Amino acid sequence: MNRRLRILVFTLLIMAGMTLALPALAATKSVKLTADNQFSPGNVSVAVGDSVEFNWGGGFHDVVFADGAKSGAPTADTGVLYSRTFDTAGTFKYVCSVHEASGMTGAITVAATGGTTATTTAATGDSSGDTTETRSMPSTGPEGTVIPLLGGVLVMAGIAGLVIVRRLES
Ligand SMILES: [Cu+2]
Repeated sequence: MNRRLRILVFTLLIMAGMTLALPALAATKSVKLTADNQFSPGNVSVAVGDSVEFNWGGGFHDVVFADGAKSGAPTADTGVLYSRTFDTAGTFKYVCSVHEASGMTGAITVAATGGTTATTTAATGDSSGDTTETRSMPSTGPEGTVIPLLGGVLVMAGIAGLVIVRRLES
């Protein structure tokens, strides 16, 4: 392999690795606590491992989850004063204890990771008419961590390769 080809190969390794690893990175979504006593948006969907940050935009609020997690005493301070990382799938409801009665409530829906739920639709062509069969494949665990890990290894290998090419050159 000549030097150009090596650089190309290692660069491709890095890019392939990043493609595998990036989707696994945790995301953060933001919910605003508005001056007119709303959570905006009220319903947020995230994946396991993601975080939601609560941004006080005005008013006097707190965040109290049904499962007990909470921001602390209500405050009129502004900015991101509370954030929560979701490690399990499910629906997490929360309220502002000050304005719950007037509808300041919200919910975070946390979806399991480790593969999206695939729905396979197969139409069978028998004479008795069209039968449509829908099957849901449950999300599986292993590739949820193995693939990003593999991606990380590819990135490292690519970087190491580029460094070695440089060293050999000088
Ligand atoms: Cu409030």
